[in-house]
Amino acid sequence: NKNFRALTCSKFSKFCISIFASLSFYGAAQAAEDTTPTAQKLYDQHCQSCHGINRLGGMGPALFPENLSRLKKRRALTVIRQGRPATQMPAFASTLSDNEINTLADFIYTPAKIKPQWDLADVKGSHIVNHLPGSLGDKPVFDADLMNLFIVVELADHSATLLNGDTFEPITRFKTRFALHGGPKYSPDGRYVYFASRDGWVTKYDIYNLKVIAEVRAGINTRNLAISSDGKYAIVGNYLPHNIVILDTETLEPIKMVDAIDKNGVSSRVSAVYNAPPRHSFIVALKDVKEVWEIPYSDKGGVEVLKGWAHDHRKDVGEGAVENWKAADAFPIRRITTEDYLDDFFFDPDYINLIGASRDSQNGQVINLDARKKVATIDMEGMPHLGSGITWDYKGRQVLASPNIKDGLVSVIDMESWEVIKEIKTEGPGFFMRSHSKSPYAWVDVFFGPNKEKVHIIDKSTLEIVKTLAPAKGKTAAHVEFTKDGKYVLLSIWDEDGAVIVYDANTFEEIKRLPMKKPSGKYNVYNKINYERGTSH
Ligand code: DHE
Repeated sequence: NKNFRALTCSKFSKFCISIFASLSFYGAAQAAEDTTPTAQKLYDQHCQSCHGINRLGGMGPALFPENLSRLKKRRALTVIRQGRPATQMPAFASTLSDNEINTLADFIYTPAKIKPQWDLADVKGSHIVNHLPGSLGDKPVFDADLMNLFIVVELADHSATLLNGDTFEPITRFKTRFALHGGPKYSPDGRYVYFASRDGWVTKYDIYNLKVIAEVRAGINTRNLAISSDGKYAIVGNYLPHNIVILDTETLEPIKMVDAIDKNGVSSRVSAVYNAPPRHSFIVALKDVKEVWEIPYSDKGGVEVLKGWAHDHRKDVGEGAVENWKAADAFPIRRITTEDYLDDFFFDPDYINLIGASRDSQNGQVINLDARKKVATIDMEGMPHLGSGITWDYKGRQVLASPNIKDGLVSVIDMESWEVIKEIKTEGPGFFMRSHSKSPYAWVDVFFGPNKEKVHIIDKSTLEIVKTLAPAKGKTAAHVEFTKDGKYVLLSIWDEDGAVIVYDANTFEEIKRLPMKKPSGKYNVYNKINYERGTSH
């Protein structure tokens, strides 16, 4: 009984809250199963370690018919047989018989007897506050340039390292929740960092005091989170349930849960959420419907946002717009209909245009967020990873460069004509790309295939590869980040017995190698909070 759980827990400790939340969740998960023993056994043996107990999601997504609406069963069979590019999904053709693969496909398209649920009361019930606002000191307990710190996420043992970006010495290493995914996000002043795990936990960590402040489980299978530019709100996007959750950043208390349902009533997974600083709004990418949402979180939202909102709600525009907004429900949704599904996103630096691509299309769509319509199509080869795109100025114009997760190329796109001006050939498909406004170079990894140990360095003024590094034989080298001043680059050796390697960003000379356990992303405070053009936002 949820009420009982919430009441009881509020009388006991935060430990109790956490245990009760997990128990009730586990109970729901158990009840959710409904299958033949063979299918269950096959699932437990081959799928559970990634897709979670009872199909609820883990490193891999949750597997219920409601979450597979865009995947035809025939295609699912191929994915099980051959794996899925740009994900951790391996091929099972040599391990499982056709019969077993068919059984598994039937299994994931079988609805759960009891729908897995995680409603606002569950979110509230999971809420843990370790330190109340104002109870910890306002000065850092260590000595370092606070703007040049890095958080490095280490996937192998679910930890993170706080790294001094001047000395390249770790300040502390702490346990995170299981399987973080996506970039952690900083508060606007860089003091707090917020993490999201694939199984729904959001954690607020105080960098000054090196302590976890609060945690909450915002979903069952979560995508990522974003923080508003005023630092007041966090938004979390979920695959399961199909919703977004808005949190008060002070204690991570949930404020609002919104079901992801399009204007025709069709429910969708949320593929990602973003902050659009100049617009004072969140952008919500929906996976299974052809819609994108904009949610203004402040009455300072751009005039066009307010006009759009006012139009949707048939209110007066003009003078009354701000008042209308204030009078409305907080976090109103402004819907933008798209021509195609959008799986991968990029925004121009002014956050006027959204550049999106569907996984199955050859084309990118440029959607003007003010006009709320498509303004251009980009003809792109392969499967560009727009989410890792970066921009810089090239011969007097702004270009967007994106790695490609299917082909060995980097697409360079003119952001005025939206034409691909160059395809730079690489030694295999890449995942992450980075630069810095003070660096003449952009770095891109070769994440997939036999050359996964390689990283290319591209001269931004000639669009040519000037150097290729292979720092650890046979081990994936991936994801770089620059220091605040753009003088050094940190690269991950993506391996259990891995490392973060520090390079001089101009001579490409190795400066230091720090042993780490499968370090994935690393995030510089200054670059992130200033929305550096060469970094992820
Ligand atoms: Fe990611 C960021 C989606 C697989 C590591 N990844 C993101 C973001 C999205 C996304 C939407 C931006 C969110 C943000 O930072 O707030 N990723 C997807 C997928 O759809 C995909 C292909 C399939 C899936 O499993 O969800 C996928 N991603 C992976 C991986 O397999 C990676 C390599 C290992 C892992 O951790 O699961 C991976 N993704 C990352 C990292 C970032 C990321 C390290 C942050 C990059 C950054 O520099 O900000």
